[in-house]
Amino acid sequence: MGLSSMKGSEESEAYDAQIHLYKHVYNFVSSMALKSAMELGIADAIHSHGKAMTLSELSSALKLHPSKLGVLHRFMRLLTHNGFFTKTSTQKEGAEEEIAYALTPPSMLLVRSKPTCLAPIVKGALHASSLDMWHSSKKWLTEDSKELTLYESATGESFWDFLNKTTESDTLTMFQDAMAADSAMFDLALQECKHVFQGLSSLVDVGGGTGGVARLIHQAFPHLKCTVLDQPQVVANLPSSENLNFVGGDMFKSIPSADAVLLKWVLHDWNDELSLKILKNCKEAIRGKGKEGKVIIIDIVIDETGDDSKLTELKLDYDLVMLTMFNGKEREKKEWEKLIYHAGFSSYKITPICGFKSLIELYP
Ligand code: SAH
Ligand code: HMK
Repeated sequence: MGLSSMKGSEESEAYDAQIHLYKHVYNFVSSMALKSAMELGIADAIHSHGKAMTLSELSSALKLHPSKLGVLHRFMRLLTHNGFFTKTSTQKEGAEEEIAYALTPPSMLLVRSKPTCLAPIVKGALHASSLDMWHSSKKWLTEDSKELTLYESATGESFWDFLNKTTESDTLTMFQDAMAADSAMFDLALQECKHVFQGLSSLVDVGGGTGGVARLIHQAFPHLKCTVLDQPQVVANLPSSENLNFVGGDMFKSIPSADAVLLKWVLHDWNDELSLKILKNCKEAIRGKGKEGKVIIIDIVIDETGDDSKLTELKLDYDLVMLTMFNGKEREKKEWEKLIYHAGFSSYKITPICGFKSLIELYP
């Protein structure tokens, strides 16, 4: 049947399908406009202005070329539609009414002077090094390379090797800044889940990066002895202090002993086989504490029936990011359970935190 012979509801179905497809084709424009807003510092400008800004105030604060006023207007129109700004109208004495742009909760997260700033995530996740590989996905899916990630197939090296090359130290810093930025959100979550850390006398944050999370835990529990284990080149220049110690090492080889082990945003970087290895080493690390020891995982749990569709989309997006960059994965409850029991733990408890992550406690 040709399109011309469709009637009524069939037509509107085809129109909806068309809109659906176009919408997904151009999803990247919204991502990139957000990146532009982050790079320009639009949220910072409005925040330091202290109140809503008109287009011309914004344009001069951002030092845009005067000829770009109309361009800025169109970027702001999309970003406002997407919930990053709101429009209010200002009336200056004797002047005509003018539209002014104010911050919203999502754009508050782009303000660099705030501890909860997520600008480094926008910068890192939308950097060319994370996007270019997607042009090679067909080659990757049709070639015989079971262990190669899309990133490796496209560039010839693993993402970890790319980050650790000295000439690419900018990207390593970018990655670490992104991880540290995400960790600041954890401060809010820590208020909700203080009980998880209560009563512990030592904790190792495995793959703890530059120590953002460990520092927050240390502040909340000054008597808790915190150790951050990460790759030697990551912790090399970080000063250890009384109860906050940095150790360079390899979580696949061994993990220092403690009452508890924390794994935040670590297991999603690895496939089941390697995650199992990490979990077994964690179990070994808490052995001295007997049944009282625990492993605390902070990661995504996919729950397509329980979560709303937008949240599931974010989690499934993350799954493909982990797959293509690291051969990692986001897991459903069933997959977590299998991994946890397989590693020899006897029970576990999942608590949703931080909006899209969960805290999973494992007991030996
Ligand atoms: N837990 C931190 C960082 C997560 S990113 C946070 O949530 O902010 C994953 C971390 O694992 C990186 O810092 C990376 O350097 C570290 N990592 C990768 N391979 C490792 C290994 N073999 N041993 C220890 N850490 C490793
Ligand atoms: C992909 O890698 C990870 C992220 C995102 C990502 C790995 C994680 C947690 C988050 O954040 O999209 O365990 C960044 C990403 C940050 C980056 C990056 C890629 O900086 C450079 O490349």
